[in-house]
Amino acid sequence: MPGEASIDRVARWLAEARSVVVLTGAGVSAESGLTTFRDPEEGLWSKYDPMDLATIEAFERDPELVTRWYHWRFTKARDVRPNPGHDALALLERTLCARMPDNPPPFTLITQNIDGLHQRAGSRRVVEIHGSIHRWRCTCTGYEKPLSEIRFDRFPVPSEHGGFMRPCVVWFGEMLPQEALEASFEALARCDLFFSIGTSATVYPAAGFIEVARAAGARTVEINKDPTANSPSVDVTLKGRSGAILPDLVHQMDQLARGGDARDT
Ligand code: BJW
Repeated sequence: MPGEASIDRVARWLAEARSVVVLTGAGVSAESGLTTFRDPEEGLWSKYDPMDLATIEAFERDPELVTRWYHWRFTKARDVRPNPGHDALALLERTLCARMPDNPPPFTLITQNIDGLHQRAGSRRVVEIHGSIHRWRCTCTGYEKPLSEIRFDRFPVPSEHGGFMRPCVVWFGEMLPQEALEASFEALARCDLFFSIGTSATVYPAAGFIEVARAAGARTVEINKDPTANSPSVDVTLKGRSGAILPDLVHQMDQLARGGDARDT
């Protein structure tokens, strides 16, 4: 509609959508206190070289350093709480699932984050394409030992099978989990509304998901505090913090679905 504010337009698209896919990145967890990767001053990759920490070669070269670093990241993720952006996405899932039949699912949350905060906020269908820092496996057998049974009192942590324990996260050069990739492409192929939220959209294959959604005919929306590689081509950019924009957006969608004018409230 002419003159319609961007957030109103996106709220209307959400109220009309039959199948929504959301891709999230580190920016969504920034307001919980977790550092992003590529912030020029604070980002993890501005302080550390990813080739020293996030590759299998780095782990083989210096397993103590890499294990200590991921154990530190694990304690950070464990000790923070979901923020209003995570909460709003969980509410969005509940709202869409209550409005539409579950087969096929009307909402899929694909996250590059390994911190588990979406699940802690109540999101149910979460596709973790870069794995999870809350799961660790043996380098020899692939056996995933429950976290409660792993003692981080020696670095690297030996496994019972002659190897070491490593986090179940996807390092550069490693394949993404097949099941997560399949679930992602299946949802992207049938989505009519795609969101890219709090990601710099620089790491593949996730950075290419927007093109898959567009090819399926989806409208595309970016929510980010800074411009990204996606910004010039998305249908709408909502510039700002996801923890502020998402609750507002979901509230406005809800008002529209109830038949009210979002801006009246
Ligand atoms: C806010 C905010 C707020 C802040 N509100 N916004 C095709 C082309 C070219 C290269 C490749 C390709 N295919 C594969 C590759 C190689 C490679 C790759 O993509 N390299 C690129 C760097 C070029 N990809 C891989 O190796 C992947 N594997 C693969 O494809 O296997 C097959 C294959 C292998 C080899 C060759 C070819 C094919 C695996 C990628 C694994 C990425 N792993 C990491 C580490 C995981 C574990 C860990 O956490 O340590 O995943 S790297 C890191 O980047 C992490 C993230 O998930 C990922 C993405 O980062 P994200 O989430 O976008 O964070 P930032 O910091 O970049 O952005 C945050 C954004 O939020 C910013 O825009 C802020 O402005 C914003 N923000 N606060 C809203 N409050």
